[in-house]
Amino acid sequence: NSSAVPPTDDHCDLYIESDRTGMTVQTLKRAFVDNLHYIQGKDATFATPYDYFMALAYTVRDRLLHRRIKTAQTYFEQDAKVVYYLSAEFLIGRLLLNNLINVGLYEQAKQAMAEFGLDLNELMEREPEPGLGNGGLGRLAACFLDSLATLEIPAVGYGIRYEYGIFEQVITNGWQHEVPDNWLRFGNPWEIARPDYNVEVKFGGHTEAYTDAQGHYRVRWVAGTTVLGTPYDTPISGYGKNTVNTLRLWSARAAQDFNLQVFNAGDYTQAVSEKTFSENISKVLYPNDNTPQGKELRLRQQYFFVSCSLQDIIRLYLRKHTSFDAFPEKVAIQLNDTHPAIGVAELMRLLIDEYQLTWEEAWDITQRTFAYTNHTLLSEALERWSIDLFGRLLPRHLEIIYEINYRFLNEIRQRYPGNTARLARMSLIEEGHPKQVRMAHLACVGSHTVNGVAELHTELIKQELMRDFYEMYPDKFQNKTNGITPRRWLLLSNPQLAKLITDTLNSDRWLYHLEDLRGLEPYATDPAFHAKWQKIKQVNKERLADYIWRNNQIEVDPYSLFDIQIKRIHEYKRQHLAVLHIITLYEQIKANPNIDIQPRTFIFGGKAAPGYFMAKMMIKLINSVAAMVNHDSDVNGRLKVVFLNNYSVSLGEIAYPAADLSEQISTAGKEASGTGNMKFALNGALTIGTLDGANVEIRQEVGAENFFLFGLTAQEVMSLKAEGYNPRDYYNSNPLLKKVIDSLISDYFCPREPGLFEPIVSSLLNDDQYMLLADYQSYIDCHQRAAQAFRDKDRWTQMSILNVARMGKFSSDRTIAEYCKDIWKIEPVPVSLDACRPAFQ
Ligand code: B1N
Repeated sequence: NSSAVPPTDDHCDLYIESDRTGMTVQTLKRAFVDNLHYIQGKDATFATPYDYFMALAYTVRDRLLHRRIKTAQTYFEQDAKVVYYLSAEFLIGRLLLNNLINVGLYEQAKQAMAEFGLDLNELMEREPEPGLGNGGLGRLAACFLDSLATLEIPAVGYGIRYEYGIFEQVITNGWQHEVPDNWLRFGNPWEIARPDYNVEVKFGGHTEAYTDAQGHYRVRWVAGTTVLGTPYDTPISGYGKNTVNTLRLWSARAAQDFNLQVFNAGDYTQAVSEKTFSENISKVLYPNDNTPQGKELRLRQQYFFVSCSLQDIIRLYLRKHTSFDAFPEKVAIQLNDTHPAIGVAELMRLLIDEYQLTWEEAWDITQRTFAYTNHTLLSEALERWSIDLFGRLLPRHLEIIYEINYRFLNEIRQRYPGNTARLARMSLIEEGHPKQVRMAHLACVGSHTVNGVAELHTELIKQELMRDFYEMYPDKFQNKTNGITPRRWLLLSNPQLAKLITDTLNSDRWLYHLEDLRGLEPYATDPAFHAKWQKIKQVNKERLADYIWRNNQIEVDPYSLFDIQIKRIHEYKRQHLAVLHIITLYEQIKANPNIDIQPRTFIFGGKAAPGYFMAKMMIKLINSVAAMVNHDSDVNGRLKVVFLNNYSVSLGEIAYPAADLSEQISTAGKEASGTGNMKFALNGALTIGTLDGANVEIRQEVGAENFFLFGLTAQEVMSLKAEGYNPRDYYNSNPLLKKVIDSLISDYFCPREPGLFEPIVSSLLNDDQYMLLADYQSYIDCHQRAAQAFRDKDRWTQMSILNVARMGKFSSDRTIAEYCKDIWKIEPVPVSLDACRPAFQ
């Protein structure tokens, strides 16, 4: 095709122009002006700060794309193994600063903007935050993308391009209200649509058996409707590396703009409504954390993005291969929880129905390709889909799941003859009313590896949640303790502390090898170092105090102990236990206004799922107690309570560096890992926590003497529950606790709304599923010790330094390196920018 040949003999002349790849202040300035004019269509006369943000973002994007193209070329040429991370959520946070830092452009960009009289910080504030996740699970996926690129691992993140991310939380009269998050309203400079890679996804209809030309029995799925998936790619840069990977998010489009048949029949609105129905699939993120919503649209979302992704993966694989024999050697697919678990049945369908493999061949490939990460032990959080809904939406997949189950149950019968109870427990189908598909069982059976996200969590998977599976396949189960990226959660969010660390260690190697932080240990008792350390914490606290003043109009004392709990609001996370503590302190002051008490600021932040009544009550409770405590003259400013509305990644970037004390107080055995706990400790906060999730390992690393431990262990929680737990025993035998609960019963904190907190009180006294009352006294005593320790500045600073110095294990680089070695069997593929490669050849 001669028209594809560029009109020049010297193809190297088509090399990319330097204004789009150059790294100097001068080229950045030229590119910035160019983008402002020819992409935003503005000049300085009319440009807004948002236009400036866009112009700079495009300037950075050009440099990312240059690296992205080289990265893709390198992977393709080497036919490299690729890991595909399938996740319904990616909570990536703002990208401008992250990308500037990762490609090494921060200083130049700051100067370039300054030379135009612009403030880079102000531009960065204009970037809308992509809230495409609920909490820890989505943020973990984002930290993993950062580490994968930094470790030079060929990787793609696959998910959904939600038009509306997690709702914006507004607090009125102490209650949460939800406002839609129309984050794409002004456009998204980072993403590139790739309609040329559109794929079709089928729904509904029925299946038909037929015999093919070779006389083989086959099944055909005759769909009811078809939807198009359009991929949108966001470049993911690695820190200090040329690697730029891709986050590929799928957007749903109607297969035809209008159904012509219906249209011609004159039913215009019917035709339009079908289009709207298809496009609803990627409309909105379900705002539930740790409790699934069994809605049809949610299952549609899951199948939609999984089918798009698997078709895309196969297309990419077949560019270099003519059979599926090498598929598991070239492709690793990670299921981030059960949300993409339908992928097991979908890969089977594609291999058998579309590519004519036998069941045995397809099953072997499937099992060698998938691995599954479990993120929760809460039984209400385990996904199950009714057979009825499943069969209506995905009739072919239900048949495949029945066949997988038939073969699986036979295997169990052979291993454990006559054990029908075990068959019922392990079956992929739960024989209840209604009958349901157990997605965790499907994910486990279809994967070569199942992992938990912290040591304790993995043990509980093996001994409790999936005990039968562990007995049958002990080698399938592994632990991969979560981690966080030190680039966003220290370098980007706490630049002063990062600089002190680099100056002290005389190296920035710690940014790739976080264990290097150990080199700070000798400074834990150095008075000069203490002074610098304290100064930085103080500045960070003042920054948060300023934010609180601007957003909440509450004046907080930046020298008080900043005690912070930011995370989703959930009963198992026990924000209301922290409230019981605050009320306890408040009552101490009321009883003795002259008491010598450590001044404290209690800061909360987090969203409640819109349909989670108790979580919304907990937010109201925090705000009601805040209103009383903050304005009581007896308290005289010694206690302040703040609820930060609309907690997000960006707000976390301000809060973590400002914390003295990190609250990690879930009922033992309930929090799979937690990752906020790591962000706090990495920024020099001490932890008050239970032996739950990753707290156990954090305490192990930093040393018991540098961690404030309280509460029952997971074993004790289970034993107490088995014995018969009666919360009223604690209420009746502990006068302090009784007084606190009675203050809620008496409507002291809600004088104008009598009975308001009755649901919380009755849940605590009658059931107390999360055992707040059992842990109450231990928690109060522990806080007393923490406050005492805080008063000894040197001791506290020493503990803070040792916490940071010993956080090396919790880098997501370590986590990802373990996944690569133990699960994905994948090696780094470095990318070079030097190799001269013409634009066409
Ligand atoms: O995943 C995080 C862990 O650190 C947390 O402990 C854990 O609670 C969190 C359904 C979830 N588990 N399950 C979810 C999210 C959304 C949804 O629709 C479940 N999130 C977690 C990372 O491992």
